[in-house]
Amino acid sequence: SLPGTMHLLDAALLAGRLPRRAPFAHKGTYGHALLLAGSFGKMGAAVLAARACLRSGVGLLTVRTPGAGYDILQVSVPEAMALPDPATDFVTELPELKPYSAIGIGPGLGLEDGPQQVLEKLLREARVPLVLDADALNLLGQHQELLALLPPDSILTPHPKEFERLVGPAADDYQRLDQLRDFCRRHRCYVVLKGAHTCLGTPDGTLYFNTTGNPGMATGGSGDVLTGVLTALRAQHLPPLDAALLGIYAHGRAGDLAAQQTGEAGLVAGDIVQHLGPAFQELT
Ligand code: NPW
Ligand code: AMP
Ligand code: MG
Repeated sequence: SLPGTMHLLDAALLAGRLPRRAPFAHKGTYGHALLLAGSFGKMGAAVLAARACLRSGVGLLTVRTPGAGYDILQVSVPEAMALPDPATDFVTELPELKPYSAIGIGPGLGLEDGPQQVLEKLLREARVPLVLDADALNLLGQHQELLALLPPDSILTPHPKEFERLVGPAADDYQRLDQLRDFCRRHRCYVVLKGAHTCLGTPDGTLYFNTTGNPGMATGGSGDVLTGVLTALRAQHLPPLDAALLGIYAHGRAGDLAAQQTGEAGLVAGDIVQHLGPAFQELT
């Protein structure tokens, strides 16, 4: 692969990137996010992404849930609006997309035909920024022809296994970074390769290595929180590079603030959500 620039993603790199809240702002100022997430038994992923989205400054949030997830979502996240799908266990129909300024898809979604059709329709019809995670990425891995439909400037957030499902195995970490650069260039997208040293790849081949986060975040739902954060930042009209850099850093920083209170072993994903506010505050 062609060589590319590398940067450390630290607080200095983020100076001035997070806009201040305008004094005369109203909820319409900060966008309306749509999350397509959850399935029977995995509504926690949708709840965590939704709570994280709301803690990352979005004006309005709607969540498309499977029918069985409607009560769960409404009770767990009263600040979010819920749009229940006609199907009970999975999301099977894409709602009208007009109201939304960014869309996140994947946490807990499942790999059945319903979610697959929703993903394909979304890729064809969306005219706003997309964030793809978890089962949305696993579906792209299973149906590689869908990769051609990825809108430019989409943000993808695979962990190493999800990335492998997308691009195949790597001999070592260096080859994986080459795969990351190549994938981002080919698909004109931003890929957050998650892990202990999360690395962001961008369409011009630049790589950014994150400096926040801790092993306490190796716990179910941590990634679902990041999806909510990134969807919120894109819904607020931040450019994809700023949204990705701010979101990755703040998510890790929130995990670090949480671990100061809970310790690493005691940390759960909801603790990351609880500390997003202070993490963003540090960046203003
Ligand atoms: P191994 O074998 O353990 O070493 P999957 P998932 C590997 C939802 N969730 N470095 C790991 O490796 C998600 O949103 C719902 C290296 C294993 O093989 C998805 O929709 C929750 N390897 C769905 O569940 C909370 C790594 O990846 C494989 C790695 C499935 O998502 C949990 C596991 O990945 C969850 O978020 C790393 N850093 N990280 C809920 N409460 O509703 C992972 N691996 O098979 O894609 O399963 O990530 O759990
Ligand atoms: P997921 O596997 O989708 O739940 O995503 C896990 C999230 O937790 C990603 O944002 C990772 O960067 C983060 N994470 C997991 N393990 C570690 C670790 N050892 N150090 C720092 N961050 C981690
Ligand atoms: Mg995940």
